[in-house]
Amino acid sequence: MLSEALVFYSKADVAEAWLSALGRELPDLAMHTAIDGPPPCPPEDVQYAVVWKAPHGFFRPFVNLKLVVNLGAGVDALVARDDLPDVPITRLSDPEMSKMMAGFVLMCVLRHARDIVPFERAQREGRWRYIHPTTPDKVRVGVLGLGELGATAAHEIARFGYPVHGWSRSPKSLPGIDCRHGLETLPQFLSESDILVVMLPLTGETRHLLNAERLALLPKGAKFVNVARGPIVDEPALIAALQSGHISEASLDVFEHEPLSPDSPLWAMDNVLITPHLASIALPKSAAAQIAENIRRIRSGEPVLNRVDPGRGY
Ligand code: NDP
Ligand code: OXD
Repeated sequence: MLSEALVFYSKADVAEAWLSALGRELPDLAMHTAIDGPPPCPPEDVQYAVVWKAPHGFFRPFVNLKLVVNLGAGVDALVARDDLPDVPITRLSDPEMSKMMAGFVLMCVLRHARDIVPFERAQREGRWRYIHPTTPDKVRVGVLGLGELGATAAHEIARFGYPVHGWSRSPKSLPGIDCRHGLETLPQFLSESDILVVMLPLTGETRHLLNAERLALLPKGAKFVNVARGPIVDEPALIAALQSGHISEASLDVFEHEPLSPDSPLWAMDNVLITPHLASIALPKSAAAQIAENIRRIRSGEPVLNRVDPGRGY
């Protein structure tokens, strides 16, 4: 009889933490890592793969695979593969991950809204520089993407008194958020964003969505936050907008190519905060339960939760 095994692959996460969290949920399931080579079990036993950026061809030996779990929220790297197995793919959907992201986004928004960047500059220069604070009601924040992470962040920003408008593909109704949708509403949306926060998935439709022409629609001196994916923005156009002052400050957690090249002009800009793609992370303690729930669903023939649509790209 076929045994049942789970295989884990991620170079960005701590395998032991995931395997022990998953083991507590599913004590009867054999679990192996495949980070340093094939798992120590017959490949046909592998029915579940929990992966982040697994190498090309990774899935091929697992002929009885029934579920691929993307060990993160963004599935762009996974759905772009040409060796994707024809089985359900799920993403992480974890309120703790959303909370961690919302905290990071709020930190960026407050840093821009409360003039912390010029204060940091003045401190470096040993200068006492008073800038009269702008009250939150005067700073319009636009959040592109109202999904699990985007909607949580939008609510958190609104909770601090900032007028928040959000943008999605389909119509949405979120309390306290001015929701807009569709490409035709984007120009006005951008023109009303004193701080723009990018929280879209990277798909065929969103790649380089924020090009020079659209960045020029932001109000002069706007602040820019990207915690989603670098290629949603035309990076040279963003750099040009920062150099001209049209965009006055940016917080960038993601880049067109990661790690960011040592040659990038972004490093030398004191109005740009660079963080190495860690606004939020996959958390084994809270996310293991939903992975286990989907494995139980596969076992009992029920549809999985948080299934990704590879055609739509998210
Ligand atoms: P979701 O998939 O839950 O939501 C995506 C949102 O974007 C939805 O509101 C969707 O609209 C909207 N959207 C998608 N395509 C378009 C489009 N063409 N035009 C307008 N709106 C669009 O994503 P999450 O909120 O969970 O996460 C967002 C992204 O954050 C992830 O895809 C990932 O890339 C990134 N991320 C970054 C991390 C980091 O550490 N920097 C950590 C985790 C995630 P609709 O609601 O109509 O479907
Ligand atoms: C994710 C990420 O998509 O960490 O989960 O970027």
